[in-house]
Amino acid sequence: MSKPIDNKPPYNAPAGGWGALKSSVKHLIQSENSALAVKTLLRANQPGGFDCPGCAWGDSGDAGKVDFCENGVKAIAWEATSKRVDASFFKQYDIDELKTWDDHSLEKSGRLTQPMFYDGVNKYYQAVSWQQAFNIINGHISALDSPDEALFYTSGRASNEAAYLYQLFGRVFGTNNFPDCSNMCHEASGVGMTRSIGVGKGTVTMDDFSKADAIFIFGQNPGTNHPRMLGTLRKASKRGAKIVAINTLKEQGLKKFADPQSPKEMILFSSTTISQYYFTPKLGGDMAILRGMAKSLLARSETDDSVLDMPFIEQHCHNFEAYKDAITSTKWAQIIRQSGLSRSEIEKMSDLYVHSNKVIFTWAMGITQHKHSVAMIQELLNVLMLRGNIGKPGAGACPVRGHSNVQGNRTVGINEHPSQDFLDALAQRYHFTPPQHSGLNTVDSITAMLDKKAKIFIALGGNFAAATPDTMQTYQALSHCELTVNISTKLNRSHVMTGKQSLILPCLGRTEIDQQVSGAQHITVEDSMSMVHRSAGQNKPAGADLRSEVAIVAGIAQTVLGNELINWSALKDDYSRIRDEIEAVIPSFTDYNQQIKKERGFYLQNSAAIRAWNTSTNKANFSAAALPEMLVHEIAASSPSADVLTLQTLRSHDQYNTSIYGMDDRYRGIFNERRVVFVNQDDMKRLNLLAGDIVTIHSISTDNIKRSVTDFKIVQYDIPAGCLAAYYPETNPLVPLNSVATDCGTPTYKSIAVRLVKQ
Ligand SMILES: Nc1nc2c(c(=O)[nH]1)N[C@H]1C(S)=C(S)[C@@H](COP(=O)(O)OP(=O)(O)OC[C@H]3O[C@@H](n4cnc5c(=O)[nH]c(N)nc54)[C@H](O)[C@@H]3O)O[C@H]1N2
Ligand SMILES: Nc1nc2c(c(=O)[nH]1)N[C@H]1C(S)=C(S)[C@@H](COP(=O)(O)OP(=O)(O)OC[C@H]3O[C@@H](n4cnc5c(=O)[nH]c(N)nc54)[C@H](O)[C@@H]3O)O[C@H]1N2
Ligand SMILES: [Mo]
Repeated sequence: MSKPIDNKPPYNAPAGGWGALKSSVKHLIQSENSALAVKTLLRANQPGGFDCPGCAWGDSGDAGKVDFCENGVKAIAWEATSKRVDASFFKQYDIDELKTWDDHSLEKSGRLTQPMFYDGVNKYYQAVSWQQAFNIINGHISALDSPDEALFYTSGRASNEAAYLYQLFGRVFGTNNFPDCSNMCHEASGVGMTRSIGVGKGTVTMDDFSKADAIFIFGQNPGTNHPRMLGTLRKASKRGAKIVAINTLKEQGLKKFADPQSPKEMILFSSTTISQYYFTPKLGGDMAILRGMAKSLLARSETDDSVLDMPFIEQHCHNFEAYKDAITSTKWAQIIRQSGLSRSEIEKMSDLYVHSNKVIFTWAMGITQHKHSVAMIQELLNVLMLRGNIGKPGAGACPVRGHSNVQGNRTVGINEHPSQDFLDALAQRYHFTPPQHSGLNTVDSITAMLDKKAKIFIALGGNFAAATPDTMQTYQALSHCELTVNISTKLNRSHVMTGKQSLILPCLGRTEIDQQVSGAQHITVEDSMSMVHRSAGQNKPAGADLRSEVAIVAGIAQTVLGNELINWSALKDDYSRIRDEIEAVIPSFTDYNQQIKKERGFYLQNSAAIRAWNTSTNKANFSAAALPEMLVHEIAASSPSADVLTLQTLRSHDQYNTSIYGMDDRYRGIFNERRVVFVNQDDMKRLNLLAGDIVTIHSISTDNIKRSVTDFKIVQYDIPAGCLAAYYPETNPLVPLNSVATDCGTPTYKSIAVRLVKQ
């Protein structure tokens, strides 16, 4: 039976503006601690304050201006809640009951305040002391046959200090098993960029955004996920830079934006147009667009010498001839079919590109979570390189990072494939032999747990059980572990989908005072523009028994390894000593403790930004990959019943990854629900579906495992034919474990082959 349509018409007001202010106030009030939350907000991203845990966008650096956004408000209010999940909470609810709660209800229960232990016999978590908790971990770790049976997961919020200590502990213990959220996020950017230009991170700074003639935004929804970026884009747009959006959906934040910090725009209900140019490809079609742009550029260069930057290509690049051949052999018919754009749209993009001297390409998950993401990122770089748009002011590549310190975590050694230089530096500094073989990434860790080859899972933050693909397999994998340990601020799925035993170790949040014997500590983080700066919380901790992430990692390390080789407790007592260690081991942290005294921190040198190419050829490498033979949407279109569709899983406006703040997605017109699937009008007609119909989504895979999710409501939406969108993590059960990006292992969260079946 079809149900009436009850989603509201799409949001027409600009992103930001009064809607954002209204929503911010709502979330502050819901935190039940609004005075504290407001006080906290004023310190966000300010010198002497703390780094907003919301996202990794760089600080504006505008003196005297508040620097936070609606979704930063939600993140901060979420941490400043007055509710507590303490021993009495766990006496009330046993683990079986908690398993039945949804993600929103689990997290909204409040802040974790005491170490808790689930012994696998009693259904209730029991309070334990910190030392008891460390002894339990030590007991399990000592029983392992090999250090590689332990997994050390990291989410991207951990500070440089905590992450450095954590990887040091894991490596002295004897493993490189450091799966992290980056494996599911920007891994493809790291791999592709390193191959092409010898550095795995963005080459631009905030200053480049103020100089660019054009900014192309691929597969990214800044209005929701990086709202402070809209302020940067607004400024660029106002001074006449062209903003070009390439997105499967017409995201409100990319169209127009009213800056809550501009009194004029607020009072006059006016706004700034962000993207004058908007292109909506099919899922996974961006590599084809870029190849089309390259083809157009090559054709134009025959009559116009200024189209290609030949001096740059000749002096700095390798493999240009092979790339030219690859361009020539790619046919327009394939480009058009695969991208879902017309030839004239691609020519228009090429016009915009060649008529701008300084161009930045930014991108996020719409690019990194496909099967061919690494090749796609290399194609982004190819097109930038054709016009010398790397390593010149106002131009470059900007993978916009997710978690606020995910980039810093990688810089200080969270990596299952550490470089030999890094391992050698550790060996030299600490006089031990670090494990030389690679460790496991996130997906391989799940397989290892399923195969009982990994037995202990420890997580420094995050929500592994909910964020990973193939939810049912992941639950099973975790249940095989002898022990799962989560260092967390809030209750989540990973605390209830446990190993045979489980520990919850509650930690301080970013906004809280971190007192150690040498005094209040600050920590450091790195943003998407390679700026490292300090962050110090000012709030009273949510509980007297909470420990910092650094103290927890040091406590585990000291219990397992003792203080002989490395004096963990001395490092914990004064974090400046950890920074001295980082400085001694990792190049470019010279005078670390001095440098972070600067108001806005310091910049980590980026070799590609100065046109030094840290690649095997010592040049910037053109990649000559062919387009994928067929994308999911092309296979689907040619299937006999044509009922296969491509699903992307994405974020609503009211969530931070697996933390669900609320049930609305204001800009997309969705209120009070999350189990919705966006469908194109023609597909609905063809498949005989009506708005409001309730469907089961089945995914199609090569491993014969049946995967489905039920009770999703059809929402008619402006989305290319053959493409669907639905929220994560509700749809994670659909993502086959073996469906990962070539050469980097990221789950294909943005291109899942599915069928819709009416319930
Ligand atoms: N408030 C808030 N902020 C966040 C987060 C959060 O959950 N909430 N998460 C943080 C994290 S960890 C990350 S990684 C970032 C994520 O930031 P985003 O990458 O913006 O996150 P998604 O919601 O996954 O959005 C993907 C966007 O890409 C588009 N897209 C999908 N597939 C394609 C494609 O094939 N081609 C093109 N051109 N477009 C496509 C989608 O329509 C959508 O607009 O945000 C960070 N910031
Ligand atoms: N289907 C689908 N799946 C995806 C994605 C997608 O687009 N689609 N995106 C992927 C991406 S880009 C990412 S980055 C991953 C995210 O994966 P994770 O980083 O593992 O997940 P989060 O939801 O960010 O983790 C939330 C939990 O972190 C804890 N936490 C919050 N703040 C702190 C803190 O300061 N310290 C500590 N120790 N803990 C804290 C809280 O307990 C909270 O419940 O998900 C991936 N999964
Ligand atoms: Mo992410």
